[in-house]
Amino acid sequence: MEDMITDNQLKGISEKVFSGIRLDADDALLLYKSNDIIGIGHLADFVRRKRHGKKAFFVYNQHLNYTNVCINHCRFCAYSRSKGQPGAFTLTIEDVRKKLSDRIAEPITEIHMVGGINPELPFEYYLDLLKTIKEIRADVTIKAFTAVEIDHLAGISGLSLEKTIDILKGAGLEMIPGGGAEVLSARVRDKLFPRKIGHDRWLEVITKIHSAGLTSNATMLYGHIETLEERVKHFIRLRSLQDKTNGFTAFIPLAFHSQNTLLMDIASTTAFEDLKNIAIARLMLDNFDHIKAYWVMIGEKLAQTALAFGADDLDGTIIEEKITHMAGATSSKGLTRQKIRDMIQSAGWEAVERDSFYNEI
Ligand code: V47
Ligand code: SF4
Repeated sequence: MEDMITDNQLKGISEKVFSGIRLDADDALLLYKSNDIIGIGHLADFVRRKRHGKKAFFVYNQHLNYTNVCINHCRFCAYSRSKGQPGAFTLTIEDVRKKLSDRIAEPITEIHMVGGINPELPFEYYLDLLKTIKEIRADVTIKAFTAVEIDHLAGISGLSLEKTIDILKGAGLEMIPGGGAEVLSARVRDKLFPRKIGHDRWLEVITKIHSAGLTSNATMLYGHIETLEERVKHFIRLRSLQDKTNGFTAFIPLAFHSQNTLLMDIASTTAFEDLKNIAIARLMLDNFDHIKAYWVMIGEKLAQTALAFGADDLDGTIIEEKITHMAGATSSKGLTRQKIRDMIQSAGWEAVERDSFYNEI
């Protein structure tokens, strides 16, 4: 099997991978600096098959963005607007009710709901969002509010972080998405998202989420100004937290899209870089069960290919994706269940529809 690896520098790493020994930061850098994409993919595929065999997962989900009004002004964001600016929106509870009711006939099992940091919305609004979803679709799992929103909610509830999470949980929150991590680095934060919580607070919020018995995902926004060392540090920080809590379900690399952002001059990531990044995530995050190839970001064709480079999940049907499409994504806005199944099966994998907790449906 080791014949697949042509870069001699990777021999030590491949021995570690085949014997189940954890890779360190230097290994990750060597992988990033290597152009042996087939070799790296082969190692990631070995780990992926050990965990999941031929299964490739997807979920029937609906995205809901409740507001794009945001005071954080992250430089990489094309989605947010200032209050009153053309294109700014905030959904009323009635709007949310309608968006859910319009699709009530579909077998949706997960609602993915995130929004900007809009200081005009009171804490009760967020509780109403959760309660409305549960009222209309009692059986759905609500995966909502990134660590950034949870931090803001603790600020406006006037309660501790623990108590705020408890109340959200009581209103129906079961899991939180992986966003807001960006790159867990003080340098990148200073340059790109200085108003948003930093890595210490992101990790603290996630720790509290996990200790409250909720699960979360983790993301990494890559392909802008971050260095390879910063990507590696990001992995190490996530892996260390996962060692402590075991509360992360999936890791989702997010390829930066620069259109309509303040970083318009940054070129898109290449397929080569996207695949390598997914494979290295699989190899470094040895305590994460699932690595998602998020088709919205990297396109349907590459997401399908990524299943052979360490990814085991394509996320879901989605419908109405806004955040990446406002930044120039050319992927579809949503996919049918049949289309996702075909993508998986035609690449030789077994398509498994799952719920948010990876129970098979
Ligand atoms: O945190 C913002 C990213 C994230 C851009 O947990 C951008 O299952 C690319 O968290 N180009 C939100 N990315 C999305 C997110 C997510 C998505 C899918 C699944 C899950 C999950 C979570 O979107 C933000 C930010 O990192 N983002 N702007 C952009 N221009
Ligand atoms: Fe606001 Fe999120 Fe956009 Fe940053 S990425 S400006 S926090 S909506």
